[in-house]
Amino acid sequence: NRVPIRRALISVSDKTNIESLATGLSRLGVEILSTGGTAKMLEQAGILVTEISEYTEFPEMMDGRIKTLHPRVHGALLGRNGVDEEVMSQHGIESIDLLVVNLYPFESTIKKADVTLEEAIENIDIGGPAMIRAAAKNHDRVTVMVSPSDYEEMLDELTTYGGISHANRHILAAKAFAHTARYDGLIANYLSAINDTEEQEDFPRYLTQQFKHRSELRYGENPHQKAAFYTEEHPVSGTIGHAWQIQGKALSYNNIADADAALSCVKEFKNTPACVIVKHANPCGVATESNLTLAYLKAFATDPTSAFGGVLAFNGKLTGKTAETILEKQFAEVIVAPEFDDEALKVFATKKNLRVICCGKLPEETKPWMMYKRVSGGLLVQDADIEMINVHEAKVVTKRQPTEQELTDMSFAWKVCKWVKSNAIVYVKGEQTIGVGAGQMSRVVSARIASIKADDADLKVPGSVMASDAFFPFRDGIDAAAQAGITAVIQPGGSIRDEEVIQAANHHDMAMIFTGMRHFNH
Ligand code: 93A
Repeated sequence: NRVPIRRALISVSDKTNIESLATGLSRLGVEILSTGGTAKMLEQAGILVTEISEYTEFPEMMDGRIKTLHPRVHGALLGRNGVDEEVMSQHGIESIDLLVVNLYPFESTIKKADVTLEEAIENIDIGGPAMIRAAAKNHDRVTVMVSPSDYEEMLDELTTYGGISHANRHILAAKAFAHTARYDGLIANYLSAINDTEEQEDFPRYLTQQFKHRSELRYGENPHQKAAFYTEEHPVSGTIGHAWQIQGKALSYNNIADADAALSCVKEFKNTPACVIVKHANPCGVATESNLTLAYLKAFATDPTSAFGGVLAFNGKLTGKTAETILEKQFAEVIVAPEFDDEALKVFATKKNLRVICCGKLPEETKPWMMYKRVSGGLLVQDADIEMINVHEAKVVTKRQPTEQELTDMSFAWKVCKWVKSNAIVYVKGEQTIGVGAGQMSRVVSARIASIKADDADLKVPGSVMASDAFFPFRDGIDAAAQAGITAVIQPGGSIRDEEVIQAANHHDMAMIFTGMRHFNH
């Protein structure tokens, strides 16, 4: 089953050993067809070749994009033995028995430091792979070589036996398909990597079905970052997506993020007037009271320094009285509430820059929704943390039961804690944050910061309760809290040292509740 070789097509970018192969073939009487550059080189070496354009009677064109893409070439490679002879002779197609091709150097081109997309694209070989695949498909008759390392063995076989065995044609065909597959893989990888960076300039297409463009933002978290705001098609009342701006400078990216944090936290308080002041995504003061003005004053008192330039959220209709009180006390960036009375709007109107946003009636309960966070090379998806346990039903793990006031404060502290970046420690007394420790790498340091905050604001920690967003790994956190004067603790529990931690609480005559639910927030 050895097939003799009468005609070969040689078209190579990598010209290694091509001269000796062609010389060998010529000596064996093989007629050689060749493309422009290869033909020129072989002719210079004194080898007789026929230019492919002469055979196809069709010129090479488009800077070489079209050289071998012609039925006379592909017919010569694909024509079957004993089947297609007639149609071939009708159309002047002379069968090619050996194909020697290697492709435009795409891989080495894209490895160059200063490669342009245009240059990479010009180095995508089309005609080469088409011929390789045609010849490999028809390896029943055709021999195909894509690598100079195969030339010598093939030439030896041809010289010795006057033809190439079926087994070797088969092996070479498999090699050929592996070669074009890898080549296309390189191209696909290269282009998709480029696409990624280009797509980032637009909004990712996969999300546009769910969110629609609301506004361009001046910039993102920092001035060198481009940004925009997208909202759901029908955002529910009481969300930032639903909110509309009544007055003030345009909302910034950070304004929206902080207003969302403040609103999320204030929504935890349902039946009592509440105020949350947020700075850099963390509550720096939270309080509930009999009315919003008092709630605001208590929230402000937690950390007046941080409240400067803060984002304020309320869970009820804001009146002129509250508005006046805010403006007397501080400079605020954003005020968000479900409703404003006319007096309040009149008061705010005196501060042209102040951003006042109305979010509409707060929902009774939050519907489940998804959170997305881009990571390099990927996307994290999770359910939003909309759970909140009822503290009155949670487990008291200490000998001492909490007092009613402690229980109320623990419930309050737990709601705030959920919206403080981890590790979160929140001290509360009389439904007012006394100290907030946020975003620390160690829980003990968060607790220390909460104490420092209390000190700075002249608020006294003794008699406060403490909430911790995750369990205490050691008793030291409880010991330190007791020393600061904390009387009760609310935390998820679940540490392997829970027993030790409970013992510490008992030792200090503290009351402690395990919620069984953690609220990490990053
Ligand atoms: O631009 S192409 O995709 N169009 C073609 O029709 C074609 N035919 C062969 N590139 C084509 N080739 C490639 O040209 C071969 O795969 C080989 O890498 C190269 C050899 O060109 P030359 O002989 O002119 O140096």
